[in-house]
Amino acid sequence: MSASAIEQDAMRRALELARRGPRGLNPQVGAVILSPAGEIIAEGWHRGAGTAHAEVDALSKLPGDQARGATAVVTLEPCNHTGRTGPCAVALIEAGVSRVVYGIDDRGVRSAGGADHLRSAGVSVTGGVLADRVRLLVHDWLVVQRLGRPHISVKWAQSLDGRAAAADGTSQWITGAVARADVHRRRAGADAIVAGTGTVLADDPALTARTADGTLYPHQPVPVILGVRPVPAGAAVRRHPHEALFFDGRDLPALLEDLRVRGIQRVFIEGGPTIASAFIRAGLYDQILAYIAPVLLGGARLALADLGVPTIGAARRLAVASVDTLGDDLLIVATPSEG
Ligand code: AOF
Ligand code: ZN
Repeated sequence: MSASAIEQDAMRRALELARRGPRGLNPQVGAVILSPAGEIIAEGWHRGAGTAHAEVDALSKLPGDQARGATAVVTLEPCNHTGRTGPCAVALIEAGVSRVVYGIDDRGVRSAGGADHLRSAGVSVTGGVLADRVRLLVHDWLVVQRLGRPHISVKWAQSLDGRAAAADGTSQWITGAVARADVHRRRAGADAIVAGTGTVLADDPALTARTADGTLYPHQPVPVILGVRPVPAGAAVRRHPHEALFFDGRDLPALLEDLRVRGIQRVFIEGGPTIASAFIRAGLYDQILAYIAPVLLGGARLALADLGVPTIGAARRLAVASVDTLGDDLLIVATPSEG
């Protein structure tokens, strides 16, 4: 059975409701309950990990047997697990809902299987409704589900000859204003920005995302500082709108798991050659952003440290996703190539 026009409208409404919830560890999910006559009798949405799921939030507005024979329209397949809350499939069955329409499958190891559970209880189920729109809404959550860790972009700025600083360590600025504005726009799209204590001590970066006139973007990435050297109380990063997180940076998978559990979905590594190389060596990157300026610096301050490539056959090959001109500079976006 496919979804009716009324059910599709309800899904559009459920998408609106889903957007009220926060991005984070859990997906944004919205739910609408339709009476047998097709009228909206309850709405709900998920407010983040540890709170009621969207279906349960909507059902809570229909005590007794008010949901009997109703249709639940949910952006995500109702879950089948007892996590921080009980399984939504069971809540829907117990409320007497006779039909469930949902957007995308929940492929979570523990939570999957809700649709089958509902069908085996005699509930009519239709999935895949407005799936593209739902997927777009929870795109980053789906990426984290697939990777099992946040998405990682590694960024650096370099001279044409691959250097990240002059002989005395100065590096401001290698690239021009247009390229730097692009970096800030991308920082604003990330949930965390990672830098090493070496970079923090040498450059004293604010690690905020700012427009050209210095205004902060509404969404600021959390600064994550790696390394063992102490960061002074007067450092610019101490005035960041988010309190910085500090890690010794030795165990990158543990670091990423900690960030994932905090609901961080996109990590922007802007940490200098040592940090960038550590992530690349460990294969922990999904995207490289190399900003290349038409300047020559010579000397030894390379944009990347040792990657453990002993011979050309062991080179890390990348696929170029895009090449753009930003003012006088180039931006090459590359991804690890398969195989
Ligand atoms: C639903 N409805 O509104 C949401 C679902 O342990 P919990 O309770 O935080 O469950 C989190 C998982 O449940 C999450 O990873 C995802 O698979 C699913 N989210 N499911 O039926 C909802 N937010
Ligand atoms: Zn649920």
